[in-house]
Amino acid sequence: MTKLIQHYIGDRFIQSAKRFANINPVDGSIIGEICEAGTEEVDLAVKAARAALAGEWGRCSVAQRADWLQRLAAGIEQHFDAFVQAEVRDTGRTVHQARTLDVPRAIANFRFFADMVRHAHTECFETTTADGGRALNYTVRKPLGVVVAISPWNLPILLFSWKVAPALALGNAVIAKPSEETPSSAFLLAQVAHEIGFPAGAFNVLHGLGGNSTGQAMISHADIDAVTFTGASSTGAHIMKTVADDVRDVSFELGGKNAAIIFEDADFEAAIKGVLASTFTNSGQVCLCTERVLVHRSIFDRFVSALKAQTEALVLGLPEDPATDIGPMISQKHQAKVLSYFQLAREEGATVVTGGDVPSFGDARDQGFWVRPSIWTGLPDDARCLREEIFGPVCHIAAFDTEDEAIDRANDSDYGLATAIWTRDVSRAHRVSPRMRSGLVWVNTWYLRDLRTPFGGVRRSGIGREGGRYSLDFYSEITNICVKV
Ligand code: NAD
Ligand code: 6OD
Repeated sequence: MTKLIQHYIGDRFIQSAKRFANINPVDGSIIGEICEAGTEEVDLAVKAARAALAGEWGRCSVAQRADWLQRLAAGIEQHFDAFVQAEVRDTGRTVHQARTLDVPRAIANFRFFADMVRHAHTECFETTTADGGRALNYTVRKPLGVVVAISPWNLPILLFSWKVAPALALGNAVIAKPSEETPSSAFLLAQVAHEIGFPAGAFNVLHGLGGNSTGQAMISHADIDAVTFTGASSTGAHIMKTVADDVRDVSFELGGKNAAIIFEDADFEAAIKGVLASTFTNSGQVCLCTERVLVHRSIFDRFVSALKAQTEALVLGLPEDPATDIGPMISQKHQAKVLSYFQLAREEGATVVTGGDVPSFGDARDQGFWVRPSIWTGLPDDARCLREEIFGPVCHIAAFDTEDEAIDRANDSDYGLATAIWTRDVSRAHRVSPRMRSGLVWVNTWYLRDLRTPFGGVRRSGIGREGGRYSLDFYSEITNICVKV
């Protein structure tokens, strides 16, 4: 029997008559059925969230909210293997990645924001009044209210909890929707919330599609207070237009077309290893992944052949096999999109250094959504393949001559999420990093996270920052109180 992914509204699991299939991308098999929420379920969730704010959840102290987050974290820990399995079956990622990155980060997200909110402080000023007396000006942090959190499929529970944890920590009531491609870990989190008796209506999970469906109904509801969204830039633009009339607050973590710059003085082996990881982690389906590699001309040929060799050694395999490096694309639709760029790259004049096709396995994987890790050279900077986000296992490598040229070409993008710089020259690292037009710069590393730091992008890569105090700021409303004493 296949599992049925249901909504969690108030403190109850609710089914919808409308459903669609949950598909395992490794072999295209159907692994479950997903309920699709419509306006009725969205309205129920908003009412449950309002009731929570007016009830038990709204009366919780900061310390009590922090305790609830710790209990959610403990619940994930207790069901660690089930969360790993859920992530692996929905995405085809390796068990190793789910065990070492996705599920531990979900736990860390809840623990981090529980601690953060306990230690958060606000300002207080003494103001002199006209009659020579004084007033105290101080600020209080209050929840925004009902927060809609919408997340994508690429790092399902990591990104879902990255929004839900701070929103709850600040006392909001949350209505969250995971991607239609990857509902299972969010469904499990709802089961954990139910199991520990999380205050009813504070945390609601709806399942369903995005446009013309659940997501659209969520962002269009008149009684929500803010939308926090991670996903495609085009979806972000659409959400912004939708909530504009009601002037709702938004936080957007969107797409990327990230560059890596390899200077001639870089630790060569470290740079190869770093670019291999930044291009192919999660089969290139991470918003921070490198798609444009700029290498100093003096080491260009050596770099291309070393990266080619390491790319060809990557093992595309079953998630449970410890030898597997990477898995499939998330869906047939996404596989088709990535392959359309492979075709376009050829039309735009690329030299295919390696890959560029679909691997053949001779087993059930041939019904899955696989793409071979690929490298191109020879494209002009204005090629569509170098300007549009592909979100697959592919990078283009180009040569540069001067530092200024590398910076200008890396910055020549509509996106601005993450740049990776590889150099042994400390002065250069500090000189180049602030000139990058991106929200994040990693030097001699990639995707090294510290949850206290601001995370986000510029231009088509997003609006606002989350992480640390930036999340406190987004997920709360501040009132200034002036008391004449
Ligand atoms: P997507 O925008 O298609 O979908 C993301 C979520 O939005 C899903 O839950 C979907 O159902 C929902 N959605 C879609 N249309 C909607 C609408 N009209 N109204 C409300 N909700 C709607 O993105 P995706 O394909 O799931 O994810 C891949 C994209 O996400 C890539 O562009 C990637 O770069 C980006 N991303 C960015 C970050 C970041 O931190 N900057 C992180 C992960 C992924
Ligand atoms: O690590 C994070 O906090 C984060 N938001 C990662 C986003 C990855 C994009 O796919």
